[in-house]
Amino acid sequence: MSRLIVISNRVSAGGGSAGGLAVALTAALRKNGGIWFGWSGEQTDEFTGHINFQIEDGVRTATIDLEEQDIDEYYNGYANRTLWPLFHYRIDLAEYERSFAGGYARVNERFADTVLPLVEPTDLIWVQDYHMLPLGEKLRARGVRNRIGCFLHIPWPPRRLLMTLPEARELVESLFAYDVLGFHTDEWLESFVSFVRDELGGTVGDDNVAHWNGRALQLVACPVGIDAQEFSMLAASETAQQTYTRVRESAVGRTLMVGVDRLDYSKGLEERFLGYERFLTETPKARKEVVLLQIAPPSRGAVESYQRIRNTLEGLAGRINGEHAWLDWVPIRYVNHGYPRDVLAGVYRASKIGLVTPLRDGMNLVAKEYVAAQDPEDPGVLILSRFAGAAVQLTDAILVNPHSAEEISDAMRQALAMPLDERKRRWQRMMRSVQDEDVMWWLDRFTAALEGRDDAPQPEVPQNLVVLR
Ligand code: ADQ
Repeated sequence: MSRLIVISNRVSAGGGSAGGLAVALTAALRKNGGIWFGWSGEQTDEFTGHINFQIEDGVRTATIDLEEQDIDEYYNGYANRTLWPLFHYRIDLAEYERSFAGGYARVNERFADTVLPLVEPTDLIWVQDYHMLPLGEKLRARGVRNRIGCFLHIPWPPRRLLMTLPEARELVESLFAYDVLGFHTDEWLESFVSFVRDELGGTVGDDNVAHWNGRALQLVACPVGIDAQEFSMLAASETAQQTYTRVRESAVGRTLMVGVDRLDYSKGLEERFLGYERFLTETPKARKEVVLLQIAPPSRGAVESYQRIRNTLEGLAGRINGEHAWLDWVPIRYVNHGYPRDVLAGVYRASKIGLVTPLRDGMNLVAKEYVAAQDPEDPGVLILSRFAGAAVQLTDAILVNPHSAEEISDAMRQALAMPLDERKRRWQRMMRSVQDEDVMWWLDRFTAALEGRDDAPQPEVPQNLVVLR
C-alpha cells in the first residue's frame, strides 16, 4: 500500500492508553510509512504554520498550534457547538454563527497550507471526521491530485435537519473533492444520498457512486471496530483482574450495572438515570440488589451545553440517591474520571449488565469493548440503544429506545432475569461480530476503497454492511 497521510483534529499515535482506533491508525502508519497530521491541542499567540515533528511509537507525527480565536471559532465553535449537535439531531442545541463558519473555513485553510509540503505524489490522504470536512476541497484548490478519502465518525443527519445549517449546501458540495467518503452505517449513508439527490440534484447509482458537477464520489458504509483480541487480553491482565476483584467486592454481592461514556448529551445519560429510577420504583424486590456504576469523564468543558449536562446529572444522581438510598446501599455511583483501558476492561467484566444507551451515536465503541471483556463462561448482558450505529451489528443485545424510561426499566428486569444459556448464546453471536469486524478489518476496507482495490477481506457481515462500491 502507498504511504498514508492521516489527518485528524487531534493526533494520538500508539501509547498504552490510546483507544483502539488510535492503535489501528498507528499500526497502519507504521506498516506503510507516512505521517499523522493534526492540531497539537496547544494555543499560540500568532499562527506561523510551524510544524512540530515527532516520532511516537514508531509513527511520524506532525502537529501545529492554533490561535485562541481559531480554537474558539473552529473547535469550540463550529465543530462542537454547530456540527456536533446538528449531526446528533440536536438542532435545539446547535448554534449557527457566521464567525464559527468563518473560523472553520480559516482553520481548514491553515491545515491545508501546512500539510501541503508534506504530501508526496503517491501518498493516500485520509481525513478523519467532522472537524475537517472541507479539507479535501482546500487541498484540491492547492493542486493536490492524490487519492483523498474522508471518514465520518459521527452520524450524518437527515436532509431536513441538515437544511437548518446555513452552509449546508456548500459543505456537502465540498465533499465531492474527495474520492471516497465513509460512514459507519447505511442509515447515515442514505441520509447523505438523500441530500445529494434532493438538494443538489446529483445522482447516486447502485454502486453507491455519487455524481454531481462532473465529480464522482465513492460512498462506503464501513463500521469501525475495536481491537477485539487486544481488548480480551486486557480483560485477562493483572490490573483488570485486580480491578475486577475490587469492584465486585465493593458491590457486596449485588449485581453491578455499568455505563462508561464521555460526559456528552448525545450519550443519553439523563434518560438512562431516569430509566433506572423507574426500574427502582417499579421493582421494589430488586432494590438493594443492584448498583449502577456510571463512569463519565467530563469533555468539552469550554462549551456551555456540556457544563449544563454535568449539573443536570449531578442533580439527578443526588435526587435518586436521596430518594432510594438505604443505610448500607447507594443506588448510583457516579464517577467523573477517565481510567486506563485495562482498568476499564476489569470494570466491564465485573459488571453483569452493560448500559450503552446513547440518543444518537455514530457507532459506539464502548458497546464492543463491553462484549470483548466478558467471561465466555459467564458473560454479562448488553443493553444497547437502537440509535447507536453499533445496534446494526450487535443485534443480540437487548435493544431499547433510550428515550423511553419504561423500555430501559423493562430491559433491566429482562437482563437481571436472563438465564445463563441465553446470555451465552447472545454473547457468542455478538463476540463473533466484534471479532470478525474488528478495527483492522475496518482499516483494510476503507483503505481498499481509497486505493480503488477489490481485494479487501470480505468476512461474513449482514448484507447491508458490505462496502457498496
Ligand atoms: P466517542 O463519542 O468518543 O467517539 P465511543 O465510540 O464510545 O464514543 O468511544 C469512546 C472511547 O473512549 C472508548 O474507547 C472508551 O473506552 C473510551 N472512554 C469512555 N469513557 C472513558 C473513561 N471514563 N475512561 C477511559 N476511557 C473512556 C466517536 C463517535 C462514536 C464512534 C467513535 C469511533 O461519537 O460514535 O464510535 O468516534 O468512530
